[in-house]
Amino acid sequence: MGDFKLTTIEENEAITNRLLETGAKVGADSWQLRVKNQTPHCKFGEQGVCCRICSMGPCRITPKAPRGICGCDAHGIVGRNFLRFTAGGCAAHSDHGREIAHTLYQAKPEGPYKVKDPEKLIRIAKEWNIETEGKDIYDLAHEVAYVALGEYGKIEGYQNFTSRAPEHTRELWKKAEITPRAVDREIATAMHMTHMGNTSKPEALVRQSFRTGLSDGWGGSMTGTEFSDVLFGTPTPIETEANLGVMVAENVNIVVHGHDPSLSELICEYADDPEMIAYAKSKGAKGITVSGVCCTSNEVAMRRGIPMAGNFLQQENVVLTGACEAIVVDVQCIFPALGPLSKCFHTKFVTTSPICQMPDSDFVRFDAATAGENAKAIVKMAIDNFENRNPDLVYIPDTKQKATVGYSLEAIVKTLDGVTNSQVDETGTTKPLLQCITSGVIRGAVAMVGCNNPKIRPDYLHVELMKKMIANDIVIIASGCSAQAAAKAGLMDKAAKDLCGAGLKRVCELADIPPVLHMGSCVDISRMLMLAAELSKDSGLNISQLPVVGCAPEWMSEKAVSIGNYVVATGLDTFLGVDPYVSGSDQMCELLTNGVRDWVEAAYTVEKDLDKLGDLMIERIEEKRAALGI
Ligand code: XCC
Ligand code: SF4
Repeated sequence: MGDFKLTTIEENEAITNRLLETGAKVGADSWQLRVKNQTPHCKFGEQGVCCRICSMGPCRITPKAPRGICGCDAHGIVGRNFLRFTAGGCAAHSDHGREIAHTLYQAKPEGPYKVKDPEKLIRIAKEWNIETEGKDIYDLAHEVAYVALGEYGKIEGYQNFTSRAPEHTRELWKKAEITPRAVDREIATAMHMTHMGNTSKPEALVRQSFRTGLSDGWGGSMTGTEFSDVLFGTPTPIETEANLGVMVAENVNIVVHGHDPSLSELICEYADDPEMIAYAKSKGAKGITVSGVCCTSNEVAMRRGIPMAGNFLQQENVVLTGACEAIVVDVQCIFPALGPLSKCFHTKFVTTSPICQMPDSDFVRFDAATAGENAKAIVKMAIDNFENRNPDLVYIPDTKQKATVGYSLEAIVKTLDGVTNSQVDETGTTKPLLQCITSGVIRGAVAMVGCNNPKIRPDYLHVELMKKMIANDIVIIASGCSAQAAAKAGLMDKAAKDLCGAGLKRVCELADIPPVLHMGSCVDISRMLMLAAELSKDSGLNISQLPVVGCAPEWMSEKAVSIGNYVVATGLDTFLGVDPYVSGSDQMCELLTNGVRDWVEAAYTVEKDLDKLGDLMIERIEEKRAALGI
């Protein structure tokens, strides 16, 4: 095993506790303290039986009061809440995708935004029947971006990207009437259906939840992923590091946080600029370190190897190191707590998007036209702030792990090509991977995704489930904060192959990959959809027949519910470790965990117990194998 050792949950907790001591010294608040104030949570909210969509209420369902004032029962209220939750998530992901399409629309040969992957751009244009012959690549970029922006409000037809789904899947969607139309329309329909005095029938609410989710996965999120690749390059395997130890005490530390890579890409560029580095040196620093939190971090790690300081529940920790000159955020998953917290230190909390404005922050309004200047100003602001650091408060734990990241679908196909050299004629397909699966060398795959949630010991379920899966020869594809949990633990170090069963270990060695593959940010779960679609087409099997399942063990955001809906609706069984506020309606529970199987050949499983959750996933994968006779 050499020197390889995973970083344990206990070690990470010890680091957090040490940082909280610094916090206590400066009178800082923390999520750990706020959780105490919020516990126990409101039972009505937890069960999803509180309705406040009209001012006759709020109404809540109890055995004594089984209906709201309008007469809506628990099933209608839970269903409406579930759909609104989905709509919120779809809106966030999809609007992020729209921003990226908009950035592509403004791409210019002289920058700051350029076309880095023209091949992918041409591929999408052809897919969408846009003439490519003899066209200037920037003209084509604008044309394709324009069509992509139109996808959000298209008057008729369905999301263009749904044509990537296997035919059988599309047939199921058609029959269930859940093929996603315009993204904005699905969100508006969701809001309309859940207005007072509209739908209260659970089945209809779940159908629209799926259609809204699908407009995210096969619409907005896929737009975010594909056009980020066009603009910033399609990820290929790259070395990086993860955990708070990636911050460097002698350097100016800039932490990027959020989701949209447009800003962080430029911050990384300017932080690398010799002029800026010289400026940092003139201020007494040795250099500049950019690291990341949440999905912005995943984006720049996948493309540039920028280290990952941490995931969702570590965002306060980066400030608590006392060595963060600036935490620069774009959109989503940003704690408003960062404002007051940064005031306890010298840290500049820089908000940049009109979508995400917070008190106690410096707002540098960022847009594509002024992006270069904005990014430069932010880097300079961080450098100027270095001298304001209080050395007595600085503590950077030296814990970090190596990670190989950057496994886009393209990269996975290419990497696994080498595994079965008999398959030289199959270059560019998923057949080598399928062969590993059918032969049983790999039993299956789990898509591990989603957040941290204080209801669960941070990273515990992510890491323990991954360890269990790889020990059972199940390969992990990971994204979002789940991927970062893996990286921090060391599961993205190629040496982690030693924790695998013999089959998976052999594949890791032959292909030179870690057993947990980083597929990117949360919008990049669209990469997983594309992988599932390719596996289905290359094998001739339906997606639901593949020994592949999804899992979000520590999820917390509305986006995660939107994701869950599109993953299930695409035919992949999805396992959750946190209940999506539906326990107040047995009809909703029945539908989501069973009934929807009739429409999409997959369903949800909610299980809070670690061992049971892991066993259920393995069982499901083995069931699918048995059904195929492999
Ligand atoms: Fe946010 Fe994407 Fe969740 Fe992490 S995993 S806490 S949504 S950053 Ni998407
Ligand atoms: Fe109450 Fe019905 Fe109004 Fe909801 S819509 S708050 S259940 S009266």
